[in-house]
Amino acid sequence: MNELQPAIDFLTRTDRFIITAHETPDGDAIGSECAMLRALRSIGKDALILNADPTPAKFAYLDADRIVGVLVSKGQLPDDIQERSLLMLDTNDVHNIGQIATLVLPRVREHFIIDHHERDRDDLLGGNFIQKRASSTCEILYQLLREMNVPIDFPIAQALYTGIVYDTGCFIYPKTTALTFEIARDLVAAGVEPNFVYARLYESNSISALMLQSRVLATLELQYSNHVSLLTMRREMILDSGASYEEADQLINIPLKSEDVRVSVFFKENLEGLLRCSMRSKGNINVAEIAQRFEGGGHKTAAGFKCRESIEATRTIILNDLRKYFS
Ligand SMILES: [Mn+2]
Repeated sequence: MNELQPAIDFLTRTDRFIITAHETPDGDAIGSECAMLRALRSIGKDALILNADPTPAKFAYLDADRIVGVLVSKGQLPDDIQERSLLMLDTNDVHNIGQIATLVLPRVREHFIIDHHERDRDDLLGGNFIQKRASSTCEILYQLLREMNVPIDFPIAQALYTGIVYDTGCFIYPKTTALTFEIARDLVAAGVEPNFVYARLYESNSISALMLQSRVLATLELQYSNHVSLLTMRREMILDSGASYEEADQLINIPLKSEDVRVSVFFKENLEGLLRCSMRSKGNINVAEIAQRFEGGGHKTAAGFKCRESIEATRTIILNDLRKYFS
């Protein structure tokens, strides 16, 4: 049996969809949603996108037709919600889809997950297709669309390419394979301009984002002979710089540019005062394991969680967990 069959069966037997992805959507979340919506509509299905959070401005080029909806209140739910199925993309955790979990999930007829993240819980209800080796959800979607003979037009190609570029850090992260490049090659052949996508994703920051970066980098702390870096973003830094919370999402990668730094830990407080911790690592250090003990998740080299305790308390536990790698 084709490995993709459970996902193909779900997409084939379902006629009406609500598509969603994780909170604070990234390039792979928005890219996979936009590609899937267009693909489903092109084969005569009824589909709409509802997210927990707004689309960051840098991905606006994928949503020129305003197809990505943000769910603010119950009043926005479609009348036929009970006949719709929820398709969750780029996350396998119902705790990571915000108000979609309380407003949409209990009302739909079924839900299905297509994702590439590590799975740490067995509380998945409904069907799912989780391919952990995939570089991105968009890489999985490309294969699905090909298998289903759905034509990949320019907007679909650009959305898929964006997700792949975003989640592979421009084709350099560990899950980047020959298949990733083959898919990227096909998408470029379909009209995608790599330099345009690069410029949108990596050369379109605001000056406020630059100011925020300088403040966050000023909090740099190095531990374990410079192998572990810790950064902190406080709510005031966002307010003072005039930047948005999402504009900090790449800062975690900066310490890893130093050869000595093997783990980058980033504490991020949002405007509501909620604290998240993101972690990235190089080599063999498994940060997903650490995130899971805080009820978070992710990949071996990129993971995160919502902090329930103070930065100080959380920091102590993380550093203790990392000790085994550096002693
Ligand atoms: Mn992803």
